[in-house]
Amino acid sequence: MKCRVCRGAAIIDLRRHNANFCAPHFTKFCIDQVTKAIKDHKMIEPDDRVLVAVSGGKDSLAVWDILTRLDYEVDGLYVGLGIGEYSDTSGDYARDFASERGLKLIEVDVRNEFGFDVPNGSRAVKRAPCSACGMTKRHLFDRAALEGEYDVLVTGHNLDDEAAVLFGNVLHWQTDYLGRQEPVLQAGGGFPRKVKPLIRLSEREMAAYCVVEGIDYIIDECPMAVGNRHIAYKEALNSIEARSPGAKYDFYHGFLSRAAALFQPESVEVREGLQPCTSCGAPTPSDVCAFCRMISRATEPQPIYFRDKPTSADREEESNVG
Ligand code: Q46
Ligand code: ZN
Ligand code: ZN
Repeated sequence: MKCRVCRGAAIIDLRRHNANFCAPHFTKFCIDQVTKAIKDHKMIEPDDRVLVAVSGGKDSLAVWDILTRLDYEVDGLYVGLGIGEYSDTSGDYARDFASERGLKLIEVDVRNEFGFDVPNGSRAVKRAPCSACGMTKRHLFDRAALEGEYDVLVTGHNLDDEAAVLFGNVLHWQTDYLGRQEPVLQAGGGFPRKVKPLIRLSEREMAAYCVVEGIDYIIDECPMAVGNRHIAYKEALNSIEARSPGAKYDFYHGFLSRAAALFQPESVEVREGLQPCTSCGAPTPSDVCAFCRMISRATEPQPIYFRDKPTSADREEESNVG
């Protein structure tokens, strides 16, 4: 197996591109793909102050690394979600990455700052853990980007992530979500500008990039991801990709070039219908945003019940009182 560029020994084969690369040319390939995504979708201007949301996983650390190499001014943001040992370990990877490279990492810990964590918050509002977690992350990422006056918020969603979200949105015809699947969401209405520079790179490519570049990241899956529909969509797309290399790329990028604009009016309408939360000021369709509602439910004192229902002995005792 030879590198397409230098004919040296290749370390990875990319069936979608019908190409093999050695380590240095694979790194160059990844950086070129990010550069092209940024340019094609006008994601980041050279002087922008950039905030990247980091989880300690491969994608967010790789995108932070690549943007720094491309000379952007990039700080990191880590949100501690309180998912037991998983959150402790993922935070360590993010901190180590930042300190080894002298980069600034902003940290928000939901337990310290708001008094809840994702497991009990999701139970309190009866939402699936990933739904409560995703809402929490979006809320805190947006808040940090606006408060820090960053020009753009970057997330590490890769091609596999975006294709799986698209697959789910099409499967259930969630048309307002389809209008928000663009890799650039403009600032406005209480939201920061948000971009996804990894949309041309797959999950496997990002894992390989981290190995080649010596980036340590959390390999364990989040324990709350079990049963998550997103994983099932990824598996379905992986089996199609195995038989038809490039299918995932064509599905997502074909959607962007041919269909995404058709769904935008609906998502613009949804955005225009939002108003500031009466508690925190974040945009919401109701008076109080979902994040503030979750905090108040998860932190309200719980009544103590000794029994579900009064027994006949209790009623007798009550009737004897006085
Ligand atoms: S951290 Fe949160 Fe993920 Fe864990 S609870 Fe689900 S969304 S799986 S990226
Ligand atoms: Zn080479
Ligand atoms: Zn709020």
